[in-house]
Amino acid sequence: MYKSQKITVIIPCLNEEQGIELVLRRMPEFVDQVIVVDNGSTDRTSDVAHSLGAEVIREPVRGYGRSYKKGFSNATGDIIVTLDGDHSYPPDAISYLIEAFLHLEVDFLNASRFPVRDSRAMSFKHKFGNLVLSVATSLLYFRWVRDSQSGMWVFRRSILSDMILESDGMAFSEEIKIEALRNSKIRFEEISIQYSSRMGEIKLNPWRDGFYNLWFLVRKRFAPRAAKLATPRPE
Ligand SMILES: Nc1nc2c(ncn2[C@@H]2O[C@H](COP(=O)(O)OP(=O)(O)OP(=O)(O)O)[C@@H](O)[C@H]2O)c(=O)[nH]1
Ligand SMILES: [Mg+2]
Repeated sequence: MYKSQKITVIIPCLNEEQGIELVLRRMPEFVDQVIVVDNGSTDRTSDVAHSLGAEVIREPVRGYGRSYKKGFSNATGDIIVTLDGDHSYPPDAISYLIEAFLHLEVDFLNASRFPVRDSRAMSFKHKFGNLVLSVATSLLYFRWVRDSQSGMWVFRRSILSDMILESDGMAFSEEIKIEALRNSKIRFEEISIQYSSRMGEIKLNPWRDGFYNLWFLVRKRFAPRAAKLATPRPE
């Protein structure tokens, strides 16, 4: 519990046995529920996560978005915090992020990786790709977004019932922010965190995922809103 709010942390993992150990060892005590969504890992990710006290849920179908949707349907906290299992996002920033989230009275707080302070954490190519995607998001959705691709967010679980989350892949990260930005009932803010280099093997395919995410942004902007809500309503 943090100031009488129940906190759930969700971590999607695809072969992150090294990173997940460090992430879980650095998890703050006040976190009530830690969910690791194992997306068909062939290494020891599940065993390591289980031995460090996380709730391990398996999602057999591959995909970053797919993993998150599975995690959300198992979350019971008032506030959900997300981060990667590769130890690139700082678990000890969770208290600072929740404090800011409560202080700013927002419903969705995006943790921006920019400015990148550790030069080893992100290549020039990735920085450029991220900039293009964030500028495109800002222009298409009329709101300045510094890091549309960040994987660390803090939000109220109750807002999920107002979101249409269709992406099962890497575009899920931008989609959840767009759903927050577009909704006048959801207050959105961004705050900077320290980003560091990932542990383990790179899963992202920068050209394929980058171009697909750009296309997804445009398509979502101009597509008619689907009538049905894609995520289960939290009870
Ligand atoms: N790429 C990918 N990641 C997944 C999948 N399922 C779960 N994940 C996890 O989602 C998180 C984000 O993926 P990353 O490969 O770290 O993507 P990224 O952070 O954009 O790229 P890096 O800069 O390489 O860290 C990691 O914890 C992955 O293990 C999947 O199907 N594909
Ligand atoms: Mg990562």
